[in-house]
Amino acid sequence: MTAAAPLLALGPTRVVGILNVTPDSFSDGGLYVDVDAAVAHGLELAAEGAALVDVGGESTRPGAERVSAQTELQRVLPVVTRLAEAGVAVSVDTMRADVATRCIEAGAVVVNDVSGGLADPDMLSTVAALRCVYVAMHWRAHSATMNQHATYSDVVSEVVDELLGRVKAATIAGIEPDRLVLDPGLGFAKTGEHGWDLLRGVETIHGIGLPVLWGASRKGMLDPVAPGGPVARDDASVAITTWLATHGAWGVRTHTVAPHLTAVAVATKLGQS
Ligand code: PMM
Repeated sequence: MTAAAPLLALGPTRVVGILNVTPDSFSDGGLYVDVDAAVAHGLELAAEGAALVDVGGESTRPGAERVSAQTELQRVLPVVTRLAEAGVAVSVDTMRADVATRCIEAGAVVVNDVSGGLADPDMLSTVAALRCVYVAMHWRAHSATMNQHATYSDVVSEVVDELLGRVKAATIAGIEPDRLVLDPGLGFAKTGEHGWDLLRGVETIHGIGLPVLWGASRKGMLDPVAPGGPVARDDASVAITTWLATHGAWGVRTHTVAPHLTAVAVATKLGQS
């Protein structure tokens, strides 16, 4: 057994609560830039039953420009530190090895890298040395240009192949496979229809055999079924959690927690014979 074992053990789908400490995220930008407000919301997410609280300091909405490492660190480190001190299991949503290191040293237990190690050449070896759990998301380019890369002849098989490439790179860098979680990256270099194709392809993606995290919450792909902006997409987000939990997802990354736990409970009931 490794330290990662409890977090990655078999069990019901985990709900990972989103805490964006950014002024400009598409769904909750500006709400939690103040450290006290961010910590209070993180504690709320944990109290509702989030298995992890995912703290991010750089918006990845389509078209977003990058922020400096210093700005990112200034946003996330105080929040990660205080949540970890309060006993919350924290993941840090970062593409930067230095930010990952500082946050793990401050008590975070997971590095959630939307670039799957492609944005920072030091990320994979750094995570190998940190010996934490690593979420490698499917990614093709930074947010400013990612929509130009949303071309696939078969999105499910291409995402699977590219994720397997990241597993190979992570393994070569020294990250044990039992510390890896994969994520198909809904909305990242993908149209809404690609997102729905990936959801329909859930069995193929879970067939990779590693834990899979999904981030559909409030994303633009939900607009055709739930028009009215990010918050109006919450019910549709919960419906998707039922689908993913029924298919054995390791986790769902969501803005609300309690309704998603109910969806997971429904899926668990349906799976009992
Ligand atoms: N989506 C966003 C940010 N980080 N991390 C993972 N692993 N998967 C995602 O789908 C993902 C992510 C962007 O959404 P947000 O602005 O609501 O956080």
